[in-house]
Amino acid sequence: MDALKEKFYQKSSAVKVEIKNILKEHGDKKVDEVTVAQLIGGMRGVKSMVYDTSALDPEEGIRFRGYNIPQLKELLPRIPDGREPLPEGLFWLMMTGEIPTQAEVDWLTAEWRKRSEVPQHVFDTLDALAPGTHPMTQFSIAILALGHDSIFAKRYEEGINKNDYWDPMYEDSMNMIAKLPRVAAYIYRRTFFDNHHIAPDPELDWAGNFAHMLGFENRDFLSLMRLYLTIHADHEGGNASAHTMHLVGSTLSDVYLSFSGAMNALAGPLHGLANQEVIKWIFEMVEELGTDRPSKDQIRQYIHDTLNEGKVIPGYGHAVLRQPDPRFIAQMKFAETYIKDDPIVQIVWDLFEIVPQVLGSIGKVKNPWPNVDAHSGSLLVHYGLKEYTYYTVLFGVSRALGVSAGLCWDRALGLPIERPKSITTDWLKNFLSIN
Ligand code: CMX
Repeated sequence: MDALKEKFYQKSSAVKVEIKNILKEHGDKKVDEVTVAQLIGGMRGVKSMVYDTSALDPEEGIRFRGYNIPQLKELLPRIPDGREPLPEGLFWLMMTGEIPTQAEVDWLTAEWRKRSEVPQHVFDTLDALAPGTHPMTQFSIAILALGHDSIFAKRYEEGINKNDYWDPMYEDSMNMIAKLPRVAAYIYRRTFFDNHHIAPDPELDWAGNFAHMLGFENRDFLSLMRLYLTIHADHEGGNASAHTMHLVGSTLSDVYLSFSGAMNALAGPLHGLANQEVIKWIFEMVEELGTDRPSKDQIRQYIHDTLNEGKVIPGYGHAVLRQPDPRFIAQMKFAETYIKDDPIVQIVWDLFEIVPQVLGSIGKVKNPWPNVDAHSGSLLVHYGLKEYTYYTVLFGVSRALGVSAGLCWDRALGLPIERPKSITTDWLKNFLSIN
C-alpha cells in the first residue's frame, strides 16, 4: 500500500469510528430547521451533509482542512524557486488533513505521471463528437469514457465487501486525476488547434505539464496554472458540483460516473460556466464601447444596461460568501505581481470598484462582491489563452481534486445513499393552512 493510501486509511478508519459513536449517542439531536423560504429557495444554507475536505465561512471564505489560501501559499510545497503551491500538496492535505512534505508531494507528482496514460478509445470517443461541441460537454463525455476502466465498478461486479469500497475508490480517483490534464489538453488542441497535440513532458509537475500540453511554455503561465488548479479545487460540499459528486457517488456509482455528473453541474452559467461568461461579457463591452480602456462612467452604464436586460452580472454574487472571494483576491495579487498593466485586468479591477456599488444599490442581491470567476479569465487572456468556452474545463480539472477526495472519504466512512424528502405544493398549502 502506498504512503498516501496508508495514511488515508488510518485517518478515515479513526473518523469512521467517531462518526459511528456520534450517531449512536447524538443521532436524535437537531442541528438545523428548514424554513419555507429555504424549502422553495434551493435549500440555501440548510445543514444537511458532512464534508471534511474544506469548509466555507461567509465572511472568511474557504478553508481547506482549516487552512486559508494565504496559509496554503506559504505552507504547501512548490517546485524549486516556485512561488505558487503545487495542487498535489492540496490533494494530499484534503485526503489526510496533514500538510505534506516536499518528498510526499514529489512522490505524488511521480505517481500521477505513472498513472497518466489515456487509453486510445477515449481520444476516439472525443474525435467522434461533432465539431462545435462545447468543451465542457466533451470533457464530461471523455470522463465517462475513462470509466470503462473503473476498478471500483469491476470489483463491485465481482462482489466486494462494503468495508473495502474505499480502496478501489482511491485507486480510481488517483487514476482519473492523473489522466485529466491529458484529456483536457486533448480537448483544447482538438477544438482550437486543428488536432495538433503536444506530448506530455515527463519532467514537469501535474499543473506544469497540463500548461505545457495546452501549448504554453511561459514560466509565469505555468505558475498561474499551479495557483489556479489549487484555488479552484474545493468549496465545501454544498456547492452544485461537489454536491452532485456526493449525490451520484452515494448510489455507489464509480468516480467517473460521479465526476461526469459533477462536471455537468459545473457547466451551468450560475456555477463554473460563469468564468467564460465574465470574459465574454467584458469582450462584448470592449467591442460595444470601441475601447479596451473604458471610463468608469462607461463601465457603470454598461452594468446598468446588462441588469436592465434582465441578466445577471457574471462573476458577482454568491450563495454563501458575504465578502470578496479570497480566491478572487489571490488572483488579484497574482496580477499585481506579474501583469498589473494589462488592460483587461484594469477593467476587472474597475469592475471590482463599481459592480458592488451598483448591485448593492438594488437591494435584493445578498452578496454584491466578486467570486472566483470574476478574475480568472483576465489572467488567462493575458497569457494568450483566449478561447473562453474552454475556461470551465480548467475549473473542472481542478475541482476533480476536491470532489474526488470527498468521495474517497464518503466511501471510507460508509455514508449511505442520499435521499432527502420532497413535498408537493398541496402538502405545503395544507401544512400552512392555505386554502
Ligand atoms: N447580478 C444580478 N443579479 C444578481 C446577481 C448578479 N451577479 N447575484 C444575485 N442576483 C439576484 C438573483 O438573481 C436574485 O434575483 P431574483 O430574486 O430576481 O431571482 C437576487 O439577486 C437574490 O439572489 P441571492 O440570494 O443574492 O443569490 P443566490 O444565492 O440566489 O445566487 C448566484 C447566487 C451565484 C447564483 C448569483 O449571485 C448569480 O447569479 N451570480 C452571477 C453568476 C455567477 O457569477 N456565478 C458563479 C458563482 C461562483 C461559482 O459557483 O463558480
